[in-house]
Amino acid sequence: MSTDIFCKVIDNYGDIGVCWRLCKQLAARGETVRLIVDDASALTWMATRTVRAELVEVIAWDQSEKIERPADLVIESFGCELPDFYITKMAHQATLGKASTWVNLEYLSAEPYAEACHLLPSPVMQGAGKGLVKTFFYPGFTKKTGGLLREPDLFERQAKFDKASWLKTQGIEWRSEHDERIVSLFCYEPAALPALLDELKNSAKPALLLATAGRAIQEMNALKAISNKALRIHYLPYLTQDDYDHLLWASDFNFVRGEDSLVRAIWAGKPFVWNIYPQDDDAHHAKLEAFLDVYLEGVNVKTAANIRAAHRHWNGIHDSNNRPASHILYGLHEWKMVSKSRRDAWLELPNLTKELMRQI
Ligand code: TRH
Repeated sequence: MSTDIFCKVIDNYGDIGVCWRLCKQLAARGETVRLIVDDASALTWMATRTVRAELVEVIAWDQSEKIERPADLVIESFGCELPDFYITKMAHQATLGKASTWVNLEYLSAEPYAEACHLLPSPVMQGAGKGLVKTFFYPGFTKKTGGLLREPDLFERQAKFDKASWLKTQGIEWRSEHDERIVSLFCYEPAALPALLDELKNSAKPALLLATAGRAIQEMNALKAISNKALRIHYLPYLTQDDYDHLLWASDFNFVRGEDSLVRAIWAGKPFVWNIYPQDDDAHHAKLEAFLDVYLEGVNVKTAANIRAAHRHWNGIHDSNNRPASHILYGLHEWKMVSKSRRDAWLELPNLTKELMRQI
């Protein structure tokens, strides 16, 4: 089977991050994969070189007219709109009885619309693709959605992961003898970052904060963040996606952002706080609450309130809960249990790559 994945990078790394992960997983299952992308620059650090060169053909969007035959499975990611010439070719193939399966891959959400709209067909009524049908595909957190992206060998790799030696190969000094806890920071510009820095600096337990490249480091610099006795700060370079996973596994607590790192934090099975991608009309508030509702289902009231309050605080959402807002790393013992049990429970969710392949 062949797959073409179309991707337009709007901003940040989520669109290409998800598409690249999907490319790797399809290729690992023996599929022929082409990624057609308007800006492949993030792949220079995100992609492991061998995979990029050997398994996936990356084609610049403006060079895509060289594609002779549309693939069996065509994935239009996040409403990026396929080029007309490609749709024309799909329509031609369809007249020969070799129609491609055309899927519109949507953003991950726990809101009810994901389940309601998953696999809804959308017939094309006009233009080059008239008569073709595209299908909406919604990732999600229930069995009636497309599920989550997860590699089949993820947990084997996790079980073999050696934290101390990975940190060493990255040139990160970890004071394990002081029982130093590790916190990773991948975020936009959370209003509560100064409060987190204060919390860590005033904590009785030493912490090593690993700030990721890009906006997290820029924000740390803007705040002129400095280390003290309780808090050491280490600035990271851009990591490959594999090493970003390793960072999440090596940390005791993860701050993540966007949808892809959220899923990786879930699989890491460590406590995390999600900095949701902000939208102008505050639509992200409902999206965050919907996620917390499913994440915290069945969790005892006190722990659930604590985790919810930390998320609202980090995302600058007013919280009527009376817990002191400046404490994020709080109630960690219970929080750890929640993250582990949620990860295990969500292993039962559909595997997104497999679900996509089933659409053929
Ligand atoms: O970069 P993001 O904020 O992406 C966002 C969201 O997806 C948002 O919904 C979307 O609308 C917007 O982009 C356009 O966060 P996300 O989704 O977690 O993607 C980050 C990717 O970058 C993920 O695949 C992990 C990867 N990454 C690395 O590979 N190395 C790194 O060092 C870091 C920090 C991230």
